[in-house]
Amino acid sequence: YKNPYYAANRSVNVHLFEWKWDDIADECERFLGPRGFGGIQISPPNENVVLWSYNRPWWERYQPMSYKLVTRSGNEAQFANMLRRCNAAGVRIYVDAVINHMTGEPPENVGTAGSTAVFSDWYYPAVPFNRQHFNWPHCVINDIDYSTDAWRVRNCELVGLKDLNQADEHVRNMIVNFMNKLIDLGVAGFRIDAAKHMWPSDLRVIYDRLHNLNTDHGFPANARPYIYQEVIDYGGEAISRDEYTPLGAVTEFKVGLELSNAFRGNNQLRWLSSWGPQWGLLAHGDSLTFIDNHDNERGHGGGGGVLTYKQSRPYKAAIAFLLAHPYGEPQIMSSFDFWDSEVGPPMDNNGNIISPAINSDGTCGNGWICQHRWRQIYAMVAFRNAAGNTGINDWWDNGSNQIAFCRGGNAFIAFNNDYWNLNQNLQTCLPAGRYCDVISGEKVGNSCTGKTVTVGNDGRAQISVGANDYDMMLAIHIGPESRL
Ligand code: LAG
Ligand code: CA
Repeated sequence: YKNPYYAANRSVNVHLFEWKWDDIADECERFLGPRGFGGIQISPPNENVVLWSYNRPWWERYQPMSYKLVTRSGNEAQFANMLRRCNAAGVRIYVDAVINHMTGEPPENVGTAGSTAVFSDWYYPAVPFNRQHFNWPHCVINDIDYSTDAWRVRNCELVGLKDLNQADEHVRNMIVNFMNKLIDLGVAGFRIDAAKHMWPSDLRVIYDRLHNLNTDHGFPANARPYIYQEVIDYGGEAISRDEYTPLGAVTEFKVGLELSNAFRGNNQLRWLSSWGPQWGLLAHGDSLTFIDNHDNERGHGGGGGVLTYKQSRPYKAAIAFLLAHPYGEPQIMSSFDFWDSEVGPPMDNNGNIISPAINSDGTCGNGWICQHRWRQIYAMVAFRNAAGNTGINDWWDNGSNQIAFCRGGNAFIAFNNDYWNLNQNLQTCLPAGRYCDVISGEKVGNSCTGKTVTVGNDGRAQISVGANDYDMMLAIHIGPESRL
């Protein structure tokens, strides 16, 4: 369950938060496929409660009404079409699976597929679930439970969301049928929402009943779905991320915290020479890494304090380090613009999501941020693909906030987060020749729109990153995007 089964020479998962299936299919063909992205995390595809009373917040999608594949992102036919087109473009799809709970008791009770529920009876006829399928007696998680009481965190309600009992055979069957339907349609795996709130022993039963990935969609025979479990663990809680690593990969929230801290200038970059498990992070093969996610970019999920698109210069640098370093399986966030933490995606008066517009410079409009289309970010996806499975070598630092390292003989990156210029003759490990820095510009024909780096026969080059440069890094690699 720890292999994302990316197509060859691809890496990096992007969360296309609240995107519509038709738009994702287009994006796979026109951008993500050609640019070497490995996969996409999509918003929950199953029916959720419609909350006009909150003006259709993004979080209505974390309140399931049924497992019908009808949401604001599209219907089942559109979902299936997206899977065909994205897999054909070499881009995998990972589903955000909300299986811990159903809805809370909101003021409205109609779902995106028209299903209704009787909250007071725990009755969801479109699944069907009724009271016997939920944990009982009813209780609600208190903040203190996280540090003292694992049982309550798993058996009581998370923010009042009706808590399914995954030990119940019918509940297991409904969840497994839902997930297997998605696998058969071509998905490559799942983000397990709220994994901390479910018993590992129940999750194991569910995972072990999942189908192998669909070979008609280009997966090898006997491939198990990639599973990354959302467990928020900064240490000191009754429930540990280590209870979930025997089952599958786990979201490593410490990555975003530590890298945000460092690239904000609150910790010297030179310490990153030991980045990885020495920082108290999960083992490489267990770790799904990211700077921000849809919760903590807006202060939900107990989160906050991480860099987001709103602090673009250090954010781009933190993501560049995340993608340049071999540690972990990285995911990036692709957001819509928000001015308060509850507002949903761009929509019309009928609640339909408005598609992102694509501007002439390749960025997005209509309220979509599309970090994955920022040059400094997609350039680092190509960097990671060029680096392949090389390790880190030729680490250099100035004893402060200027660092540089090579990925084997394939790629080189330097960062400057000091208040003075970086101007050094450094070992780049690359074959002699001329390279475009893919951060300050790009290669167009036989020249660079940004900095050009000339590597000598000894692999060394003069590297300059000014303290006031637009970005704090410089990156070159052997791929066609960089090599002249
Ligand atoms: C998650 N991971 O464990 C998701 O990443 C996170 O986005 C989900 O919360 C949560 N778990 C449940 O799937 C989000 C919002 C909550 C929201 C919840 C359900 O962060 O704020 O709760 O989705 O929509 C909302 C209200 C609560 C209310 C609750 C039940 O904000 O005040 O009690 O609904 O009606
Ligand atoms: Ca639970």
